Amino acid sequence: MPGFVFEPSERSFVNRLAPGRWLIRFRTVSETEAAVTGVSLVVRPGEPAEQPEQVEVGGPPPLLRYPLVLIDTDAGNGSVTAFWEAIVELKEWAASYQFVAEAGTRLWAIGPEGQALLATATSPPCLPEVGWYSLRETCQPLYPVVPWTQEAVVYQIFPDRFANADTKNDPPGTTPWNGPIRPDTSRQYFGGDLAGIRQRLPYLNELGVTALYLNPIFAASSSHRYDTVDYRRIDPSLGTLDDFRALLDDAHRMGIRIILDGVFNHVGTGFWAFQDVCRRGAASPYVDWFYIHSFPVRPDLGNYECWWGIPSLPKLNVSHRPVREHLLEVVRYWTAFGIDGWRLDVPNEIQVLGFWEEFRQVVKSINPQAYIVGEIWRPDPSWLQGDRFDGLMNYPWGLDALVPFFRNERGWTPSRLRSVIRHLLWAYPPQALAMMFNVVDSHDTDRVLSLLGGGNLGEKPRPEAVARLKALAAVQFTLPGVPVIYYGDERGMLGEKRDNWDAQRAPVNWQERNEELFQWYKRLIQIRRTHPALRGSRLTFVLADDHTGVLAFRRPDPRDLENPASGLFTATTARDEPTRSFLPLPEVPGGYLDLLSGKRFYSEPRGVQMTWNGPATVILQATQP
Ligand SMILES: [Ca+2]
Repeated sequence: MPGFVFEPSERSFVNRLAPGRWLIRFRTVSETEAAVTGVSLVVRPGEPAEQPEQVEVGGPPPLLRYPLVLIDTDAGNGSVTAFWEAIVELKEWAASYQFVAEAGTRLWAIGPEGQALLATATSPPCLPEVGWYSLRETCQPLYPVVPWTQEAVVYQIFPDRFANADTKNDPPGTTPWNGPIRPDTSRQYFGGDLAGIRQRLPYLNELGVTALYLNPIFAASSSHRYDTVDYRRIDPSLGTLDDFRALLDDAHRMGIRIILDGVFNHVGTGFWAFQDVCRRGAASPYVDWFYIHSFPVRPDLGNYECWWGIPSLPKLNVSHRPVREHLLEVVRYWTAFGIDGWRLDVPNEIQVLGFWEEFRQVVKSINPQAYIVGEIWRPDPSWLQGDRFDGLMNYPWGLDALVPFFRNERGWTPSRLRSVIRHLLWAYPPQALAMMFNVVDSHDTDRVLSLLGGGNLGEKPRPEAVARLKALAAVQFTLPGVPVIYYGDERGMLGEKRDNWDAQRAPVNWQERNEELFQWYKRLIQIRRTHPALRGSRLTFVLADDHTGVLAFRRPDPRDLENPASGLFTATTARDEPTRSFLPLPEVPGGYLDLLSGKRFYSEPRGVQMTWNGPATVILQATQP
């Protein structure tokens, strides 16, 4: 008997796309030799009856039948999982529905009460005893999409290390720019500042990025600034409020948005309220702002709750109303100041019911176009149901999949990469998937070029690793979601992260850049920004060939879905040894053009023949003869 997977309460299964327009997804799991060959949705328009069993089946109102389209299959171990979907248009505000699945000569009806075999092909198209799912216009608000994210490319900046344009604000003991990094880099300053970012805006504009994500910029005690002293002030060694205003205004004039890092789970021991508790002990009005274990408070011992047991980072008690109000006031202030979004540090550690929902309301009530990204490292759809975050940091696709695939790690076959990509395609609502924050590295990881074998900080990047990064980035830029570049990756910066050693946070060497990578990223950014096929999250797999090592997928053009050759086709391999493969692409008279190399490929009835000489990615588009 086949298995059926359907969770009507999850937006990845039932998703209101527009008033009266619904995306319904369904999965079947069956033995290979008895695979489900068709699924349809039987819809009964109108208000669902209170006692469906008393309704005469087939009588008015008439039942509507929507065949579901088979989008993808995953076969293995004698079973096949099939992924189905349909878009349903309803005139009425409510309807009820069941599924009918077909496996050979057998027909199954599936509803909320269970599933049942339909006696024969002449049976009515549904069975009352399996019950009816209900669809109501009022049961789901439209999924809020931030329009500008659909063609955005984000650039992450670690402010102390990007550019120093004002030496007057450098803290004492600042290391000369490009001087050696020290083991404890959080105590080491290079003097980077907001004026430096502003000075380099023309560079970022030439590269083509459309948004900056800045690591924390509020007053703090370290160069990473995750130990906030005061959320209401810009860190003096980064500049003044006027500097920030000037940066924001100049960036906006160039069409570049700015996203700030919100670190609300914990503060630094220098935080004003924590300092008050240190001074006044139990008599401090801020004593409930933290989880103090004993008095006097000893920052050297850490006799209070702190982030990951690190005494310099006391945990805030966000369930305490004044703390919540303070944080939301801060959020209100900076959002009203004109920023374009928030990246939220360890939001899963703030386990206070309703806090992130309230955070979202505050942000969106001031700027409905603000983009909210959570630092969640694992796949977790619960954050993306439309009431908390717009996207998550997508380490599962980047660091955890693209990186081992392009490192050629054992077991990382095309079909494995496909299954990781597929997992999120079906776990998240499509609108959320298109807003994922697609990182491949960050200030918290090794630099991607080092991970790909490029070498360590101070070395010259190995050409074979540069080729791997180019192949990886082309996949990153054509997957659904917002591609993110960690500052300097586009210049070929190397940097290894080790215990107490953060070479991935080294200052930018403005005298030196890898021109090949820089031009490659520029081209990718241009493609991402201009091709409608890369908006949204529609993706289908074309090929996952573990024999030749080639993975290919298609991003169809949403304006031309009926045309099987519309959109872009990405094909990639991480293999070192030369290989040939056929991409099963629709035959088109003009052949295909690789948007990256400018090379043309003939289209044959079987598809397109490709010759690979090491790791590479092509982005193919059908051309007119
Ligand atoms: Ca400075």
